Amino acid sequence: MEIGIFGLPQSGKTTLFNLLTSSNAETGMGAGKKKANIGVSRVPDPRLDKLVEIWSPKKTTYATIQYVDVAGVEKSAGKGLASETLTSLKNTDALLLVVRDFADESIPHSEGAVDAVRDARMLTEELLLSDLLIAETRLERMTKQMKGKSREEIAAETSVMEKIRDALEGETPLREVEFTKDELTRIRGFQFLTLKPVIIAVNVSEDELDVAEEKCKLLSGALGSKETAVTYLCATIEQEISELSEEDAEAFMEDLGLTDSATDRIIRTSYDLLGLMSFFTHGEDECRAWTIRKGSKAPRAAGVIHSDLEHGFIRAEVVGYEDFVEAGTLAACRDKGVLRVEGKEYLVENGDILNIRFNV
Ligand SMILES: Nc1nc2c(ncn2[C@@H]2O[C@H](COP(=O)(O)OP(=O)(O)OP(=O)(O)O)[C@@H](O)[C@H]2O)c(=O)[nH]1
Ligand SMILES: [Mg+2]
Repeated sequence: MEIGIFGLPQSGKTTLFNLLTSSNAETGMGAGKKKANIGVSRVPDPRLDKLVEIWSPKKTTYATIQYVDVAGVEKSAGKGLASETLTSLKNTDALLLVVRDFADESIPHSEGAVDAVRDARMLTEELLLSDLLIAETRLERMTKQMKGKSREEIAAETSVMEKIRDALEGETPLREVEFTKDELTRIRGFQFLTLKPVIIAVNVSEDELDVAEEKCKLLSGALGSKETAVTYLCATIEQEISELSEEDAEAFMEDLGLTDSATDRIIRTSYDLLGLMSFFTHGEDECRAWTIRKGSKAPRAAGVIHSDLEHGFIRAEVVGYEDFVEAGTLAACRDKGVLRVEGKEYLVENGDILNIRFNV
């Protein structure tokens, strides 16, 4: 899973990237103009911690999310996003929009002054425009680029591209448009950005943390878009917290009235928004969390571990996380009848512990 970090210059993108991925990329003026930063964050999961406590395995592997942090986006005056930005964001599953809401005179704002709603709208417009340019170019060159394709093929693609163009001209992001399965297959290769779910992270001032939730609600109301989650952080405070010992961090957070870490919250929000969940594999060798989409069947989960396990899937031995922790051992699970054998149609549940039986 990959998430692209997107926002105006000097909004705190790289600061947040560093926090999410425990990296040390350069921040401040001009730093973002260099290469995009790529890093991986561990998805914190107390359930996996508990399994590790039970098994003391040789290896522990958390689920991960990859983040790519691109250069700040400036108003393009209708020209669209820079091609490096487009390339970096192409393979992402979601976008994390960082919107600056901290006042700091020493850090210039590309639009002159702080206004989170205006910035969020502007970023959204740049995304809409970027997609519109792609659709228009495709429509213009349709006949040339589709050489050798049947007339029906060309007609079908023209129709979906026109549908896309009309939606975007009406400022509707593509994630809010209903597409048929066939249409979705046709447009997959274009990597339209407004098809991706969006998380907005409002980067608030240190002295406004107490009103941050209200600010989020305001912004959410002003934008009112499906598949958009709004959350907040104060990047400088989070950075300070990350440099403290666990004990000091807890005390500091309590002082500030913070109940959870912003990076954990952003990771959790991404997970929920993308409709993802975790299942586990466990044992003395390794305890591991894996990521799948909600509503996946057992063979799909097996395929996340290895494609051989999906192709050769026979059955899965399943125990729910709570049941396992309560019973304490697999033998006890068997005795209590909570270790089940499930087949190909089984819908994996969040927190299931799986053992896949397969043959190659
Ligand atoms: N006061 C304050 N300063 C912040 C906050 N977040 C980031 N900054 C500062 O803002 C400056 C820019 O932060 P970056 O993380 O480099 O911003 P960016 O969005 O990556 O910038 P570009 O890559 O140039 O687009 C740095 O000096 C940060 O220390 C915040 O919450 N409060
Ligand atoms: Mg940066």
